[in-house]
Amino acid sequence: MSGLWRLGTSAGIRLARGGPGEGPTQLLAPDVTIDELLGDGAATLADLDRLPVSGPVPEEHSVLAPVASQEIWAAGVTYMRSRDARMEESTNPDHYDRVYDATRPEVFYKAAGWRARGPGQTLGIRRDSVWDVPEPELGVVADAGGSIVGYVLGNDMSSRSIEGENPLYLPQAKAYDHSCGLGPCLVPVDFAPPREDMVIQLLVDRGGTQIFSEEVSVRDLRRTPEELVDWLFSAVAFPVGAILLTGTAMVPPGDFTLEEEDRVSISMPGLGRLANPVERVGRVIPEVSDR
Ligand code: DO4
Ligand code: MG
Repeated sequence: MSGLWRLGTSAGIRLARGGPGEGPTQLLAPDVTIDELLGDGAATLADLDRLPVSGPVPEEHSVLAPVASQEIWAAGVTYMRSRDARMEESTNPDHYDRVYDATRPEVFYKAAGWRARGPGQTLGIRRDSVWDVPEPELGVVADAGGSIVGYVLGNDMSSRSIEGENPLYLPQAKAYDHSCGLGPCLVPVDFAPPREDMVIQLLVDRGGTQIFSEEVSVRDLRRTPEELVDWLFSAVAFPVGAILLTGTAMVPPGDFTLEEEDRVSISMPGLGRLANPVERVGRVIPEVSDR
């Protein structure tokens, strides 16, 4: 099983190949880019094992989010568990109930590729939010033609207090500094486990103690990833492909909120592990009456 890794090296950003569980081992030729593999290049992600190699991965390197110019989008309320949680937290539960069964899914813009955070990089919780959760999600990698060519783990970090206050605040609950985790590598469809066997695990550690763990199966996804990608591509062109997070089935109990310095780890056999520390980001704007 091979994955496509994006690395920071002393010679700049380079792509590498290696198993999702073992890490990057072979540096790819410098002219191989994610944009070409997902766009109109001669090679595609499916050719990963045949791409030219320039040598071993240098010992000194950092692992970056495996994304270049791609936009990252996300689908929501795609699992019954997520629908129920949104209905519990929201002042307007009806929206979530209806979108779960509607023909048109909820699809929203999450982040530009350059904003995504890779393994080990901090993920953010907003200073003006009081209820924050990780959302471990299966990410699908779509090429420019809208075909699913790979998978990646994603973390759709979210503020439940901001979204719960008013569904129109969704973009602020979802898109802020360091709100999108992605990694550790892109796994071509042929090298990934069959979708019906995919199980995502979440672990949250606070000060060395595991405070939350859960496993969910991708089988419970209410729509197929192909259907979600079709909707995403229905009126938007993606010349270098796109990444779509397919929604969360994992909702910690209502009294759970992330805190600074928690460690969030998302994993799936065959896709690897995405582990990140949590930090506070942004600033609090005073209420109008306090200004
Ligand atoms: O409507 C809110 C988005 C929910 C979401 O991100 C999810 O279900 O994963
Ligand atoms: Mg989500």
